[in-house]
Amino acid sequence: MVDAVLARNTRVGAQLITRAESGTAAMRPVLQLLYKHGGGARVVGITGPPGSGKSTLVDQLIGWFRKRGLRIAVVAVDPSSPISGGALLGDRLRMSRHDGDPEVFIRSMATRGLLGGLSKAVGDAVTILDAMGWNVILIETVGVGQSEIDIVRHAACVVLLQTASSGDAVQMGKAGVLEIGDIFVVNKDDMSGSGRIVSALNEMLGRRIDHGEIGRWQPTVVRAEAITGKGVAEIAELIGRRFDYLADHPAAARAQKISQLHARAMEIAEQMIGARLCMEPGPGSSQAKLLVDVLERKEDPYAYAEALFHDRVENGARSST
Ligand SMILES: Nc1nc2c(ncn2[C@@H]2O[C@H](COP(=O)(O)OP(=O)(O)OP(=O)(O)O)[C@@H](O)[C@H]2O)c(=O)[nH]1
Ligand SMILES: [Mg+2]
Repeated sequence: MVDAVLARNTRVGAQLITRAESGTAAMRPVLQLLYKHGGGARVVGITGPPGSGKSTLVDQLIGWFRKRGLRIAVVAVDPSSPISGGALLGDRLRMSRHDGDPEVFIRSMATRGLLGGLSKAVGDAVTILDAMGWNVILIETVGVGQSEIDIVRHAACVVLLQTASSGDAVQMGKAGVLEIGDIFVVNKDDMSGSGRIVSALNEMLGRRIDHGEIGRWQPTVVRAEAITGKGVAEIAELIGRRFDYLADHPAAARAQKISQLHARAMEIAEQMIGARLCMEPGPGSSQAKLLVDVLERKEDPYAYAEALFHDRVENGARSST
Protein backbone atom coordinates (compact mmCIF):
# COMPACT_ATOMS: atom_id res chain seq x y z
CA MET A 1 0.00 0.00 0.00
CA VAL A 2 2.88 2.34 0.79
CA ASP A 3 4.32 1.69 -2.67
CA ALA A 4 0.93 2.36 -4.26
CA VAL A 5 0.62 5.65 -2.39
CA LEU A 6 4.13 6.70 -3.33
CA ALA A 7 3.18 5.88 -6.94
CA ARG A 8 0.28 8.33 -6.48
CA ASN A 9 -2.52 5.79 -6.52
CA THR A 10 -5.42 7.96 -5.34
CA ARG A 11 -7.75 5.06 -4.60
CA VAL A 12 -5.25 3.53 -2.17
CA GLY A 13 -4.49 7.00 -0.77
CA ALA A 14 -8.18 7.46 0.01
CA GLN A 15 -8.32 4.03 1.67
CA LEU A 16 -5.34 4.84 3.86
CA ILE A 17 -6.93 8.11 4.97
CA THR A 18 -10.04 6.16 5.99
CA ARG A 19 -7.90 3.75 8.01
CA ALA A 20 -6.02 6.60 9.64
CA GLU A 21 -9.35 8.19 10.56
CA SER A 22 -10.40 5.06 12.41
CA GLY A 23 -7.23 5.38 14.48
CA THR A 24 -6.07 1.79 13.96
CA ALA A 25 -2.66 0.91 15.40
CA ALA A 26 -1.83 -0.98 12.20
CA MET A 27 -1.46 2.40 10.46
CA ARG A 28 1.48 3.39 12.62
CA PRO A 29 4.27 1.75 10.53
CA VAL A 30 2.56 2.92 7.33
CA LEU A 31 2.46 6.53 8.50
CA GLN A 32 6.03 6.22 9.72
CA LEU A 33 7.23 5.17 6.24
CA LEU A 34 5.13 7.77 4.45
CA TYR A 35 6.26 10.61 6.72
CA LYS A 36 9.83 10.10 5.51
CA HIS A 37 8.70 10.72 1.94
CA GLY A 38 6.87 13.94 2.73
CA GLY A 39 7.80 17.56 3.17
CA GLY A 40 7.35 18.72 -0.40
CA ALA A 41 3.73 19.87 -0.33
CA ARG A 42 2.63 23.42 0.35
CA VAL A 43 -0.01 23.04 3.05
CA VAL A 44 -2.53 25.87 3.15
CA GLY A 45 -5.35 26.24 5.69
CA ILE A 46 -8.54 27.99 4.64
CA THR A 47 -10.67 28.94 7.61
CA GLY A 48 -13.46 31.30 8.57
CA PRO A 49 -17.01 31.31 9.94
CA PRO A 50 -19.71 28.97 8.59
CA GLY A 51 -20.93 30.07 5.19
CA SER A 52 -18.21 32.69 4.65
CA GLY A 53 -17.33 31.22 1.26
CA LYS A 54 -14.43 28.89 2.07
CA SER A 55 -15.47 26.11 -0.31
CA THR A 56 -16.23 28.61 -3.07
CA LEU A 57 -12.76 30.09 -2.64
CA VAL A 58 -11.16 26.64 -2.53
CA ASP A 59 -12.89 25.82 -5.80
CA GLN A 60 -11.51 29.02 -7.37
CA LEU A 61 -8.03 28.36 -6.00
CA ILE A 62 -8.08 24.84 -7.43
CA GLY A 63 -8.84 26.39 -10.83
CA TRP A 64 -6.02 28.94 -10.45
CA PHE A 65 -3.43 26.35 -9.39
CA ARG A 66 -4.52 23.87 -12.06
CA LYS A 67 -3.93 26.50 -14.78
CA ARG A 68 -0.35 26.60 -13.53
CA GLY A 69 -0.01 22.85 -13.74
CA LEU A 70 -0.05 22.15 -10.01
CA ARG A 71 -1.62 19.03 -8.53
CA ILE A 72 -4.05 19.84 -5.71
CA ALA A 73 -5.44 17.88 -2.78
CA VAL A 74 -8.23 19.26 -0.60
CA VAL A 75 -9.24 18.10 2.87
CA ALA A 76 -12.62 19.59 3.80
CA VAL A 77 -13.11 19.30 7.55
CA ASP A 78 -16.33 19.79 9.45
CA PRO A 79 -15.66 19.72 13.17
CA SER A 80 -18.93 21.29 14.23
CA SER A 81 -21.65 18.92 13.22
CA PRO A 82 -21.79 15.28 14.31
CA ILE A 83 -23.60 14.26 11.14
CA SER A 84 -22.12 16.52 8.55
CA GLY A 85 -23.66 15.03 5.45
CA GLY A 86 -25.33 18.30 4.54
CA ALA A 87 -22.39 20.67 4.79
CA LEU A 88 -19.94 18.25 3.23
CA LEU A 89 -22.31 17.46 0.43
CA GLY A 90 -22.45 21.21 -0.20
CA ASP A 91 -18.66 21.31 -0.29
CA ARG A 92 -18.57 18.49 -2.82
CA LEU A 93 -21.11 20.25 -5.01
CA ARG A 94 -19.25 23.53 -4.91
CA MET A 95 -16.05 21.83 -5.99
CA SER A 96 -17.70 19.38 -8.36
CA ARG A 97 -16.43 21.01 -11.55
CA HIS A 98 -13.06 19.44 -10.72
CA ASP A 99 -14.56 15.96 -10.32
CA GLY A 100 -13.16 14.41 -13.47
CA ASP A 101 -9.69 15.93 -13.04
CA PRO A 102 -7.18 13.25 -11.93
CA GLU A 103 -4.82 15.99 -10.73
CA VAL A 104 -7.38 17.09 -8.11
CA PHE A 105 -8.18 15.04 -5.02
CA ILE A 106 -10.99 16.10 -2.67
CA ARG A 107 -11.61 14.42 0.62
CA SER A 108 -14.15 15.25 3.35
CA MET A 109 -13.64 14.54 7.02
CA ALA A 110 -16.09 14.80 9.88
CA THR A 111 -15.97 14.15 13.60
CA ARG A 112 -18.28 11.18 13.40
CA GLY A 113 -16.55 7.91 14.13
CA LEU A 114 -13.19 9.48 14.74
CA LEU A 115 -11.01 8.18 17.53
CA GLY A 116 -8.43 10.49 18.93
CA GLY A 117 -9.59 13.77 17.54
CA LEU A 118 -10.10 15.41 14.22
CA SER A 119 -6.88 17.36 14.23
CA LYS A 120 -4.85 14.19 14.63
CA ALA A 121 -6.73 12.59 11.73
CA VAL A 122 -6.11 15.66 9.57
CA GLY A 123 -2.41 15.45 10.45
CA ASP A 124 -2.35 11.83 9.30
CA ALA A 125 -4.21 12.72 6.10
CA VAL A 126 -1.61 15.42 5.40
CA THR A 127 1.17 12.87 5.95
CA ILE A 128 -0.45 10.55 3.40
CA LEU A 129 -1.19 13.29 0.84
CA ASP A 130 2.24 14.84 1.21
CA ALA A 131 3.87 11.48 0.45
CA MET A 132 1.67 11.24 -2.65
CA GLY A 133 3.40 14.29 -4.02
CA TRP A 134 0.48 16.70 -4.30
CA ASN A 135 1.99 20.15 -4.85
CA VAL A 136 -0.60 21.95 -2.75
CA ILE A 137 -2.76 20.59 0.07
CA LEU A 138 -5.68 22.83 1.01
CA ILE A 139 -7.34 22.21 4.38
CA GLU A 140 -10.78 23.79 4.64
CA THR A 141 -12.18 24.08 8.14
CA VAL A 142 -14.80 26.16 9.90
CA GLY A 143 -13.03 28.70 12.09
CA VAL A 144 -14.84 29.38 15.32
CA GLY A 145 -12.64 28.32 18.21
CA GLN A 146 -9.77 26.35 19.65
CA SER A 147 -10.42 23.04 17.90
CA GLU A 148 -10.23 24.81 14.54
CA ILE A 149 -7.00 26.50 15.53
CA ASP A 150 -5.61 23.03 16.20
CA ILE A 151 -6.52 22.00 12.68
CA VAL A 152 -4.86 24.93 10.94
CA ARG A 153 -1.68 24.12 12.88
CA HIS A 154 -0.98 21.65 10.10
CA ALA A 155 -0.64 24.49 7.58
CA ALA A 156 2.33 26.75 6.85
CA CYS A 157 -0.02 29.39 5.46
CA VAL A 158 -3.45 30.21 6.85
CA VAL A 159 -6.06 32.14 4.88
CA LEU A 160 -8.75 33.55 7.17
CA LEU A 161 -12.08 34.52 5.64
CA GLN A 162 -14.47 37.08 7.02
CA THR A 163 -17.63 38.62 5.64
CA ALA A 164 -19.63 41.66 6.61
CA SER A 165 -22.40 39.43 7.94
CA SER A 166 -20.23 36.95 9.83
CA GLY A 167 -18.44 40.07 10.57
CA ASP A 168 -17.44 40.59 14.10
CA ALA A 169 -13.68 40.80 13.90
CA VAL A 170 -13.60 41.62 17.61
CA GLN A 171 -15.30 38.31 18.32
CA MET A 172 -12.72 36.53 16.17
CA GLY A 173 -10.02 38.40 18.04
CA LYS A 174 -11.35 37.06 21.32
CA ALA A 175 -11.39 33.50 20.03
CA GLY A 176 -7.72 33.88 19.15
CA VAL A 177 -8.48 33.13 15.53
CA LEU A 178 -7.03 36.41 14.24
CA GLU A 179 -3.59 35.49 15.50
CA ILE A 180 -3.35 32.51 13.19
CA GLY A 181 -4.12 34.28 9.89
CA ASP A 182 -1.33 34.94 7.38
CA ILE A 183 -3.72 36.28 4.74
CA PHE A 184 -7.06 37.89 5.57
CA VAL A 185 -9.88 37.79 3.07
CA VAL A 186 -13.02 39.87 3.38
CA ASN A 187 -15.28 37.83 1.14
CA LYS A 188 -18.69 38.68 -0.34
CA ASP A 189 -17.46 42.15 -1.14
CA ASP A 190 -20.57 42.50 -3.31
CA MET A 191 -22.59 42.78 -0.10
CA SER A 192 -22.71 45.98 1.89
CA GLY A 193 -20.72 46.54 5.04
CA SER A 194 -17.43 44.90 4.03
CA GLY A 195 -15.57 48.25 4.13
CA ARG A 196 -16.16 48.38 7.86
CA ILE A 197 -14.73 44.92 8.41
CA VAL A 198 -11.69 45.72 6.25
CA SER A 199 -10.92 48.77 8.44
CA ALA A 200 -11.48 46.79 11.64
CA LEU A 201 -9.10 44.07 10.46
CA ASN A 202 -6.48 46.56 9.30
CA GLU A 203 -6.66 48.28 12.64
CA MET A 204 -6.15 45.01 14.54
CA LEU A 205 -3.32 43.92 12.26
CA GLY A 206 -1.75 47.36 12.66
CA ARG A 207 -1.67 46.70 16.37
CA ARG A 208 0.09 43.41 15.71
CA ILE A 209 2.76 45.34 13.76
CA ASP A 210 3.14 47.85 16.62
CA HIS A 211 3.97 44.96 18.94
CA GLY A 212 7.48 44.70 17.57
CA GLU A 213 6.71 42.35 14.72
CA ILE A 214 8.36 44.54 12.10
CA GLY A 215 10.46 42.48 9.71
CA ARG A 216 8.20 39.49 10.17
CA TRP A 217 5.56 38.32 7.74
CA GLN A 218 2.97 41.08 7.45
CA PRO A 219 -0.58 39.84 6.90
CA THR A 220 -2.56 41.58 4.16
CA VAL A 221 -6.30 42.15 3.95
CA VAL A 222 -7.81 41.29 0.55
CA ARG A 223 -11.33 42.12 -0.59
CA ALA A 224 -12.83 39.25 -2.57
CA GLU A 225 -15.90 37.83 -4.22
CA ALA A 226 -15.18 34.13 -4.29
CA ILE A 227 -18.32 33.52 -6.29
CA THR A 228 -17.17 35.67 -9.26
CA GLY A 229 -13.45 35.10 -8.78
CA LYS A 230 -12.66 38.69 -7.84
CA GLY A 231 -9.61 38.83 -5.58
CA VAL A 232 -8.73 35.17 -6.17
CA ALA A 233 -5.55 35.88 -8.17
CA GLU A 234 -4.38 38.23 -5.42
CA ILE A 235 -5.05 35.60 -2.75
CA ALA A 236 -3.25 32.91 -4.75
CA GLU A 237 -0.28 35.23 -5.31
CA LEU A 238 -0.16 36.06 -1.60
CA ILE A 239 -0.12 32.34 -0.81
CA GLY A 240 2.88 32.03 -3.13
CA ARG A 241 4.50 35.00 -1.47
CA ARG A 242 3.97 33.46 1.98
CA PHE A 243 5.93 30.37 0.87
CA ASP A 244 8.62 32.56 -0.72
CA TYR A 245 8.87 34.39 2.59
CA LEU A 246 9.32 31.09 4.46
CA ALA A 247 12.00 30.03 1.96
CA ASP A 248 13.79 33.37 2.44
CA HIS A 249 13.57 33.13 6.25
CA PRO A 250 14.67 29.56 6.99
CA ALA A 251 15.08 30.20 10.71
CA ALA A 252 11.49 31.47 11.03
CA ALA A 253 10.18 28.63 8.88
CA ARG A 254 12.04 26.08 10.97
CA ALA A 255 10.78 27.57 14.23
CA GLN A 256 7.20 27.42 12.95
CA LYS A 257 7.62 23.78 11.89
CA ILE A 258 9.22 22.78 15.19
CA SER A 259 6.40 24.29 17.23
CA GLN A 260 3.80 22.68 14.96
CA LEU A 261 5.47 19.29 15.25
CA HIS A 262 5.54 19.61 19.02
CA ALA A 263 1.83 20.51 19.09
CA ARG A 264 1.08 17.54 16.83
CA ALA A 265 3.08 15.16 19.03
CA MET A 266 1.31 16.47 22.13
CA GLU A 267 -1.99 15.66 20.47
CA ILE A 268 -0.84 12.12 19.67
CA ALA A 269 0.56 11.63 23.18
CA GLU A 270 -2.68 12.87 24.70
CA GLN A 271 -4.55 10.29 22.67
CA MET A 272 -2.14 7.53 23.73
CA ILE A 273 -2.61 8.44 27.38
CA GLY A 274 -6.38 8.52 26.90
CA ALA A 275 -6.30 5.07 25.31
CA ARG A 276 -4.27 3.64 28.21
CA LEU A 277 -6.64 5.16 30.76
CA CYS A 278 -9.66 3.70 29.04
CA MET A 279 -8.24 0.24 28.33
CA GLU A 280 -10.60 -1.03 31.03
CA PRO A 281 -13.92 0.75 31.31
CA GLY A 282 -14.40 0.18 35.05
CA PRO A 283 -12.13 0.00 38.09
CA GLY A 284 -9.59 -2.85 38.15
CA SER A 285 -9.44 -5.16 41.14
CA SER A 286 -6.56 -3.25 42.74
CA GLN A 287 -8.53 -0.01 42.53
CA ALA A 288 -11.89 -1.29 43.72
CA LYS A 289 -11.02 -0.89 47.38
CA LEU A 290 -9.81 2.67 46.87
CA LEU A 291 -13.09 3.49 45.18
CA VAL A 292 -14.95 2.30 48.26
CA ASP A 293 -12.68 4.54 50.34
CA VAL A 294 -13.72 7.47 48.14
CA LEU A 295 -17.35 6.50 48.64
CA GLU A 296 -16.86 6.47 52.40
CA ARG A 297 -14.96 9.79 52.19
CA LYS A 298 -11.70 8.38 53.52
CA GLU A 299 -10.17 9.36 50.18
CA ASP A 300 -11.23 11.83 47.51
CA PRO A 301 -11.76 11.48 43.73
CA TYR A 302 -8.36 13.04 43.02
CA ALA A 303 -6.61 10.27 44.94
CA TYR A 304 -8.56 7.72 42.93
CA ALA A 305 -7.70 9.50 39.66
CA GLU A 306 -4.02 9.50 40.62
CA ALA A 307 -4.17 5.78 41.34
CA LEU A 308 -5.80 5.14 37.95
CA PHE A 309 -3.14 7.24 36.25
CA HIS A 310 -0.35 5.50 38.13
CA ASP A 311 -1.61 1.97 37.41
CA ARG A 312 -2.68 2.39 33.83
CA VAL A 313 -0.43 5.07 32.37
CA GLU A 314 2.82 4.95 34.37
CA ASN A 315 2.90 1.24 35.18
CA GLY A 316 1.26 0.41 31.85
CA ALA A 317 4.12 2.19 30.10
CA ARG A 318 6.69 0.32 32.14
CA SER A 319 5.14 -3.10 31.48
CA SER A 320 4.95 -2.48 27.74
CA THR A 321 8.60 -1.39 27.39
N1 LIG B 1 -22.89 37.10 -2.53
C1 LIG B 1 -21.86 36.29 -2.45
N2 LIG B 1 -22.07 35.01 -2.08
C2 LIG B 1 -21.01 34.19 -1.99
C3 LIG B 1 -19.70 34.62 -2.26
N3 LIG B 1 -18.87 33.59 -2.08
C4 LIG B 1 -19.61 32.54 -1.70
N4 LIG B 1 -20.92 32.89 -1.64
C5 LIG B 1 -22.08 32.05 -1.30
O1 LIG B 1 -22.10 31.82 0.09
C6 LIG B 1 -22.65 30.55 0.38
C7 LIG B 1 -21.69 29.74 1.25
O2 LIG B 1 -20.53 29.47 0.49
P1 LIG B 1 -19.55 28.27 0.83
O3 LIG B 1 -18.41 28.37 -0.11
O4 LIG B 1 -20.28 27.00 0.91
O5 LIG B 1 -19.11 28.70 2.28
P2 LIG B 1 -18.30 27.85 3.34
O6 LIG B 1 -17.54 28.81 4.16
O7 LIG B 1 -17.53 26.77 2.65
O8 LIG B 1 -19.46 27.19 4.18
P3 LIG B 1 -19.35 25.99 5.25
O9 LIG B 1 -18.34 25.00 4.73
O10 LIG B 1 -20.72 25.45 5.33
O11 LIG B 1 -18.91 26.63 6.53
C8 LIG B 1 -22.90 29.88 -0.97
O12 LIG B 1 -24.25 30.03 -1.29
C9 LIG B 1 -22.02 30.67 -1.91
O13 LIG B 1 -22.52 30.69 -3.23
C10 LIG B 1 -19.51 36.00 -2.67
O14 LIG B 1 -18.40 36.47 -2.93
N5 LIG B 1 -20.62 36.76 -2.72
MG1 LIG C 1 -17.47 24.70 2.99
